[in-house]
Amino acid sequence: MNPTRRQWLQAAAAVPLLSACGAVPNLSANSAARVLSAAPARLPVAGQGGLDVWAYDASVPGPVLRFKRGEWLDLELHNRLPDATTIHWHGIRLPNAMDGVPHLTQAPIEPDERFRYRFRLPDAGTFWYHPHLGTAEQVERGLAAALVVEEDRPYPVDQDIVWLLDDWRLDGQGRIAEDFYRFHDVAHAGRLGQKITVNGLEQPQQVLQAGQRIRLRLINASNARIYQLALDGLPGWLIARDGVPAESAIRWEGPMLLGPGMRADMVIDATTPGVFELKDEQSRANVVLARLEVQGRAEASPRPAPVPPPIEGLPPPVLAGAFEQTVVIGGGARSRDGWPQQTEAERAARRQRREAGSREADPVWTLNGVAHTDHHHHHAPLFSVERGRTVRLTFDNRTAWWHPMHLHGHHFQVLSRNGQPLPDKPWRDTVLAAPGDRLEVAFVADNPGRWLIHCHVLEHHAGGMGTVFEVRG
Ligand SMILES: [Cu+2]
Repeated sequence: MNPTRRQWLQAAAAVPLLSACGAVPNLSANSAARVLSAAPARLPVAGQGGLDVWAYDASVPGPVLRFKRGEWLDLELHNRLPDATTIHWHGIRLPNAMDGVPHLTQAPIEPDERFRYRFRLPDAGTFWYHPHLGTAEQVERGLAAALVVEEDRPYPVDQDIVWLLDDWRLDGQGRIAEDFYRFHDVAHAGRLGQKITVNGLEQPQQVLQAGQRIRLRLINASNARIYQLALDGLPGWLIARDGVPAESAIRWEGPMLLGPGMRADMVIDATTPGVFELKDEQSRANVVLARLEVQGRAEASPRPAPVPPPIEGLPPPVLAGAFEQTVVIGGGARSRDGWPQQTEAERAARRQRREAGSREADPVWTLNGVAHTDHHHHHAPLFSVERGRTVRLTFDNRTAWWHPMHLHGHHFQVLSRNGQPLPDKPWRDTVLAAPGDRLEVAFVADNPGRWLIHCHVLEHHAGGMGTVFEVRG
């Protein structure tokens, strides 16, 4: 072995792996990145003794990557999957070339290839990472994990807990059902599974001590499931949405909607000894997702509401003279305006290609009348603006379905819903449009490149609900 290679290996061995509580090593441009593998694995997931999954570092969900704001993420993905992949860093305002959209921002990472992701983390908050190629299949097989960026000053809680929510569709033999991109799923609510997990587990139980205050980072990594989350019996507050802090803490009262791709940071006070259930009230059965077990004998006295971390670095939109664009969401089952029609022969040909392994969905959804089911670089951007311009987008959902609309590379403020201004103008990177909703959002287009706007119901995106916008400069 030549000295250079030996030195490299020694250097690589000396770089500590990022564990859930690890700090990022201070790496120079030449030092080795942390290697993350994506590979098939058999793991105890979703109540199955051994489920055949695709996993980051042989773990479902993948490892929690934890950094401080302003640190660099430096990670080399080693693709050991049988299929090409990429990583999208959901919610991170990063350089375009690191965004992980195949063909648009990078070439697909082929089997046995490596790709180095390296970028600074400008915002504190709860984010996540997942593939953006064959997404509906790869995420469903288990490729998803949390990316936590901590504030400059540690947030004052006793425990910081990540709960990544996912659902699994299993077949009769208890394996992941292989019916990806099924026409019915694509045209309706997306792929819903019959088992819901938190961090890959069915109904895990987290132990707290009475008197503790926790931060609970909820991430919806499901392909399509929208949760309606409730936790009865303990005082809780929402302090951040999609990673961005709220202006002031909002009391968690009644069910809270969390669509695919979305995150909610909650603060919960363990005031009362006992066992408390996180439930999904969307499901008729009030499914218990997880439990908090508060240990101790005595009731703790109530604390004042928490103060969310400061919002730092996000440019406020300037609405006067903003560039305005309407995005009409159309198509899908039960659509009033119809949907892109295919002949029976075209549908049959697509079905055959799918059975032969293609990742194609039927074109049943449109944005401004166009269904984009193939690679986004084939299409002209929906709009193009100079860097620094404020963009005012209106999502006009003319379908009978819910759509979590996600913007890459930027956070936006939600201005209004159906003509009603939202007084707190929440910051988000994914906004949930109910059937018939008209949602107005605004953001400063300050990140150059070509970026995606798409529905985060992964089957809807595959079925045409995605387009590109361009920031020049
Ligand atoms: Cu959708």
